[in-house]
Amino acid sequence: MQRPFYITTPIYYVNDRPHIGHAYTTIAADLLVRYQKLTGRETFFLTGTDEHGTKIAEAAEKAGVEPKAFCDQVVQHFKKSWQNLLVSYDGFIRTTDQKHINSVRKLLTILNDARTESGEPIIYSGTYEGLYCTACEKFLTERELVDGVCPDHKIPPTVLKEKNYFFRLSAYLDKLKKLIETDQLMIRPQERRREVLGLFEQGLTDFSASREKVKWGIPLPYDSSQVAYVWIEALSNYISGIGYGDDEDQFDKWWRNAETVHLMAKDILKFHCIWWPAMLMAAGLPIPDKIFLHGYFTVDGEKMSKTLGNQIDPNDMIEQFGPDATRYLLQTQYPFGADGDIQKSRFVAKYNSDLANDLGNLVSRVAKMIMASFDGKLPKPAESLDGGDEIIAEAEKLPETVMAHINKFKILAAIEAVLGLVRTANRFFDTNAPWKLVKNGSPDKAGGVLYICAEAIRIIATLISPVMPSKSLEILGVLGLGDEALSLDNARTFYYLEPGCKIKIKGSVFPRLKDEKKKDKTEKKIIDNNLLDTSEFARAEMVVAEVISAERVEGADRLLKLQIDIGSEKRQIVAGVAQFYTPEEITGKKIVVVKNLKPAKIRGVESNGILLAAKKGKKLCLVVPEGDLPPGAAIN
Ligand code: ME8
Repeated sequence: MQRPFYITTPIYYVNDRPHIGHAYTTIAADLLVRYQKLTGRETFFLTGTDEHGTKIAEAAEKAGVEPKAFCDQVVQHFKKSWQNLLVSYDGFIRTTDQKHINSVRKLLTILNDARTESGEPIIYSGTYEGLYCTACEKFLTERELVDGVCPDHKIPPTVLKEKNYFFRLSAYLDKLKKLIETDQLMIRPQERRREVLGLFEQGLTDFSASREKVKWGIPLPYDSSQVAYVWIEALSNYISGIGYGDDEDQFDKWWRNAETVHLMAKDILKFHCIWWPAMLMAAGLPIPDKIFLHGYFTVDGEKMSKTLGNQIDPNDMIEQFGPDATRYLLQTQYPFGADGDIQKSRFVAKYNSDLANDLGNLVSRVAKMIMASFDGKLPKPAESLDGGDEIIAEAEKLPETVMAHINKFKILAAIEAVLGLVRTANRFFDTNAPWKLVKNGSPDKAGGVLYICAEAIRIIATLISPVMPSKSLEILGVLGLGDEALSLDNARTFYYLEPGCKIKIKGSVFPRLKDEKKKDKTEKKIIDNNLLDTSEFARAEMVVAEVISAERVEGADRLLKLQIDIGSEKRQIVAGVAQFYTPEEITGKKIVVVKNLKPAKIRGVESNGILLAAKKGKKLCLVVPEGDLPPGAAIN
């Protein structure tokens, strides 16, 4: 009998609406839990919102509303977005819920009464004198600052001096380190585990567990002039959301007896991997089994931030791609666990190649042919088909392969394994060409090909259903099946479909999308499109050029107009480098340009060629020839 499975996401701050960063973790948790459900396991999925603390109080004040009323509004955006994304949680905890407040007060009382093994109180009173970043809700040391500002939020921290209650972390460090080293607290990926172990080497100090000058929070049961530090109560959500101090049976089931997994990005590693288990140990409660910290992604090379205005609302993606494909696209950008970059320009191409061309087309061609040539009834299996044994073997192995990846949090690898079967099935269809077999008088053989493809489609739909729950049901519907068919056991069974069952399809499951990128003529897109693809690259004539003069293009922040010498002639080009080079800086530089391009007009200014530059995040550097080559020197 498998233990029940309990998974959590972080509880998100409600100072702003959700963006795709929040969606990314929430979708991942949702699909991980759905995979466990496929195996027949009992599961509980908790998410929620972090609503106390200075950051939220300030956001509410800015909006001119009382904090609670403000939270009540913003939380709706989270709930609505999760609903729109087909996220199916079992519990949604808000830190302003009375049951959370009661749980936290109980935990705080227990911690205040508790003593370490050597009899010292775990909570003691002292004075905190130091720095605090409200945007992180985090105490900072001088060493953590970069150029005097918080490295994450680029704002100077507040200087604090106040009476606080401290948590005696030092009493738990040795024991905790051993638990992590022996994987009794399993931290993954390994890189993050090493990072946590590194923190022990750098030295960890007792931390403030309360705040004196903050009003919007939970007052300490033992000193109402202070509120619980927002992280202390936020971490407690993982137990307050499953009955701690309220419903002991529920708490025993999901905390003491289940496999417990916390999911988040690496930004909140220290709180979860050090503070939280230490708090639990101090309160005499079991620690979690696994903490998985996925990577932190940028969007088009930049950190997502409100100030940069580049946050993507998951609802905008849903509008363009639908909820299933949005889930798919977000999870297939880069491997789960690694850092990555989400490039909006890749979404349409990925949708068209994987979903419209591969999966959607497989479903359409198989269903349409059964409708056209077999009266809409699934034909019987047949013997000795080209590649038949191989595709069956791949399909039969797939459930185990997918679950092995999922149990190691390798979401992308699991999805790619399923897409592998899609591609095998398309190849199998093409190689056997059932339409030719029908024409050449071998309808039984054609029917056998279609039967195998229909079975592959059923298994694919089942194994991709955690990622794309509603589209999978739509695909199963084509085969006349409903959600009762969704189980790992069924996916393990080949020859599940009854020959003769009705097959019906209307329209495409994933209609092809137009690539808007090609039509978009905004300045930013023009700059992005300066990138060449491989076939064009071979034709590009690149030469060394010298910048004779440069000036800004009126009304365009990013553009410079350059007069250049390319040896054989003088030319004008427009380049999107104005945010990185002033006209004075670039004048006189030797650069590399592609000269055989059609002249283009950018913001009404003629441009005869493009320059080469390297860009990462906010950095851009011109590609320059090393050594002293004259203008016109060819680059091969
Ligand atoms: O930290 N890439 O809340 P938060 C990947 N309230 N994941 C991202 C991301 C990105 N660019 N941006 C956000 C808090 N996330 C606390 C948590 S838990 C006891 C308290 C996701 O609203 C990721 O899961 O800042 C990250 O850990 C979380 O949002 C931070 O959410």
